[in-house]
Amino acid sequence: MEKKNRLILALDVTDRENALRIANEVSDYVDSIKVGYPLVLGEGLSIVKELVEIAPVIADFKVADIPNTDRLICEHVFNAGAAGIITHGFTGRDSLDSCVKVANEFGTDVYVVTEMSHPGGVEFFRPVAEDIASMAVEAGASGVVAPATRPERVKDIRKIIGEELSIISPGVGAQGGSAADVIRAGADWVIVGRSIYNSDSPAEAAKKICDEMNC
Ligand code: FNU
Repeated sequence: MEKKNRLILALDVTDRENALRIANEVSDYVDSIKVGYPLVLGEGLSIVKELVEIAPVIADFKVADIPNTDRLICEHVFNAGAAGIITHGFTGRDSLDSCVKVANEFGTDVYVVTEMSHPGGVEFFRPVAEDIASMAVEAGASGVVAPATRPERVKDIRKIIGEELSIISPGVGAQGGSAADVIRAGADWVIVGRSIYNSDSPAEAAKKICDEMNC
């Protein structure tokens, strides 16, 4: 992903019209658009084909299955035009290898969740986040997902993954995290949803976050 604005839009609206309107409004300020279950279950995977005309798409399906099923999911997502996919890591190395293999065939990116950003994200992830980050490096993933709500954890994870892998970081705004703080802690991109798509002016909200990150 080309690093220009350091901002990824989390497009969790559930209908096509709003999705395309908001994506067009903020396209100057985002490097990528992240879609997940809310929008794809609402509108089908074909929405990805439309959004890639506006910006590169990352599919946040938190893939977490056996290697064969993971492969099938990744193939669908990349055939639809997504430039990247978010996977879980707790399913183990063979499952992650399967996603990375498909991504390498398509020339796309795999981002592995380390520790989630919500309060419950520490309950089970905390003890394994570092191990998952190490596995992401060994498996040849493009990057990891780490919490903007806990910049100190982003720092910890950056130490483990080094400079080659990217950190994409959700939890800014609605979940309480600060874009400037998490970029300073070592994140490459912030992922922002509600603070942008629920705003009266999504473009202004996105611009404000970009301005904050000129730190
Ligand atoms: P917003 N997301 C997250 N935390 O929030 N993929 C994680 O640890 C993670 C994610 C996603 O709060 C979440 O599903 F791994 O409205 C949502 O799409 O700004 C987005 O990041 C955050 O949305």
